[in-house]
Amino acid sequence: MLRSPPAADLTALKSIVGPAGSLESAGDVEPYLVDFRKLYHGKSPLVLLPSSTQQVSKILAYCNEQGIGVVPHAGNTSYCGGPVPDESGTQVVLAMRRLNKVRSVEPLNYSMTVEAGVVLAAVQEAAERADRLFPLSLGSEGSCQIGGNLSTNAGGTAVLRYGMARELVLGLEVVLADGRVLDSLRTLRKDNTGYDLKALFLGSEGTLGVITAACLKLFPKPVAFATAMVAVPDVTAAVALLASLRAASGDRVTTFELIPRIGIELTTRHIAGVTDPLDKAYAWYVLAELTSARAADDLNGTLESALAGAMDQGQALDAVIATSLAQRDALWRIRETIPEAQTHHGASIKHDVSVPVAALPEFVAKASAWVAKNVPDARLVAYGHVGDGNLHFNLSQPAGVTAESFMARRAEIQRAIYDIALAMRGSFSAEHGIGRYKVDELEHYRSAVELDVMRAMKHALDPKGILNPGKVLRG
Ligand code: 2HG
Ligand code: ZN
Repeated sequence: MLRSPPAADLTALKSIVGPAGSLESAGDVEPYLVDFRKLYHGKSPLVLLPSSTQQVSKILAYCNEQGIGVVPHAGNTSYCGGPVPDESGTQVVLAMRRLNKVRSVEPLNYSMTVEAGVVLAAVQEAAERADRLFPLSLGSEGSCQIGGNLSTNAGGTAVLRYGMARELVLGLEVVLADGRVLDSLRTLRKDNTGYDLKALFLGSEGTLGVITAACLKLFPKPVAFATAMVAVPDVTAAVALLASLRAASGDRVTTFELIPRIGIELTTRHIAGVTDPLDKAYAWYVLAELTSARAADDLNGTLESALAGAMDQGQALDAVIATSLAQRDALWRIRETIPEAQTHHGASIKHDVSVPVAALPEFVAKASAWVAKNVPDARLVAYGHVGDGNLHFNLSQPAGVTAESFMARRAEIQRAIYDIALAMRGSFSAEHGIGRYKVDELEHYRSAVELDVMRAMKHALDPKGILNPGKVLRG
């Protein structure tokens, strides 16, 4: 049974991290209590800011002993409320931002070792200084932290080529609930020695242990790029275009993002500097990017001839290929600002679903038909990572309807859309995780056997339930 920490506990915890290592005043604690989407507003008497793995170890050992809940907190960019405490006021926040050293970069080994609180953009920059690429790339990379990316198994816009965060890790350092440090900080490509322990913590959202450092995989730095915004007739054509572009480019497609017409309208209307990339309006667009580490690769030529072939076959209707860095940035900006632009349409019921790539057209057809019949006034904003079979099938609040009455239908609408994806052996959470927001969905959609195994893992690693209580699994 977890309990509220009395003053003596708070004093003991503060003494572990020293004078600069904690926040207590209401104003200082407040930013740690509200999640990025403002879905939750929790309470906590104390935010701890450890600056070493040893301090994290002492904090967890103490909280485990005393039965105090601990909420790991990174850049607070989660879509599912994972990094904020609940409303009970009994949980302390463990913010990782002072654990922010790049411990080493090993260009010959194509690896680097970083602490959990390093901001993703700083990880990318450190790799780049060594002429290497760390490929994880997300809209929030300027503020999210690598520990959060790994514990939530973040995705982003280069998954098609390089995989999700989980696939970019060679080794981890993790503090267990009882304070013991599990040191698997190895940069080995081959280490076939029984259970893959690091896999347990990647995507477990701080419920099985706290990641304090990681060995990451690096890649050759791309030096050639070709970026296009392509108008396509429908989602079927987008999927076919991806398949032919992969073959034509020798699998150099790094990004392949679907954008509906409303995505262009929203961004050109609400985001300063965004302009319509093509002269005419089309129903669907794809932002496609090829990259290569070989300067001599003529990617623009490859893209141009592949698109010409696609137009002959009716897979593409029109296209613009970026001819400068500024034009490339402008095309990317359209895709990256859709989530922000969508907020100007009021509340959004989001569905971060995935299905097999080839099944995307069927999913979009079925789910759109359900929306047209059951929520006819909602504005559908379906976009995302086609190359990964992952769509953000979002519904914006209808004009003339309050956010409250629209959101009151959230459970019913989400169940219907998730059912369509699941019937195609898809997922109800492709890249945003579970957090607190999707605990019910996990219980509903995962089998009794899967849930049993998850609960057994939780019980084995955190028997007192102190780690991020109520996230992923019900507390
Ligand atoms: C993206 O792909 C993010 O831009 C956000 O995952 C998706 O806001 C969303 O629904
Ligand atoms: Zn996304």
